[in-house]
Amino acid sequence: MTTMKRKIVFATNNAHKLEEVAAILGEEFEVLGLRAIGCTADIPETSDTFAGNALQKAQYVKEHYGYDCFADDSGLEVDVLDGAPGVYSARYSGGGSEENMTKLLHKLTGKSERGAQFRTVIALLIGEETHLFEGIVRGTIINERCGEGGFGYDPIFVPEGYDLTFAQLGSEVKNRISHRAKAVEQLAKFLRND
Ligand code: ITT
Repeated sequence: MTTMKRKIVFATNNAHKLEEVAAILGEEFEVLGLRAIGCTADIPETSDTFAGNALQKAQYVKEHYGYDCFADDSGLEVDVLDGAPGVYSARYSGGGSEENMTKLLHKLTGKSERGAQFRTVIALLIGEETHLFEGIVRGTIINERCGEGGFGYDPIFVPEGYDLTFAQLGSEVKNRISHRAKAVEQLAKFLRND
């Protein structure tokens, strides 16, 4: 007997995020990204909070395409930089991930306080309801890039309790302990009980 997978739209253009979330949600769900629903728009993210931007992305898809959906807004918050780059993580340097890491490492040169956290907020729009789920993972920013896996700031972030970066730990470990894993687990629990 074949069981129907439950389809859910994830309002993201980031293929890495899509892959991580599909792996964490598991076999039960078919996760469709923006490309899969024919949306090529660069959805505005104009809020200064993760929740505000996540809601903005999910609401855009609901309004323009009519699907129940969820969106994640996420970023790296560095203690000694008062939470920067935060919601600006993707656009921190004006370039890509390499330039973002270079800028961050430059800002932290000579600083011994290296505490940081990744944060994800997921906004789910389902029927008439809106739900928010949050996940945080604490860690430290090291002095130079290590590892090839993951994306974004993964090569310079060592999660608490580990000696390797997210880029070295690989997707199996990352998808168990990350900020996104924690938020997606709450989302999955909610969807399974829905
Ligand atoms: P969408 O808005 O289309 O989902 P995006 O990449 O623009 O994709 P965000 O606006 O949420 O996503 O920006 C998140 C940025 O924060 C992302 O581009 C990375 O630079 C960083 N980031 C978020 N999660 C991360 C993770 O798990 N590992 C490394 N960097 C991460």
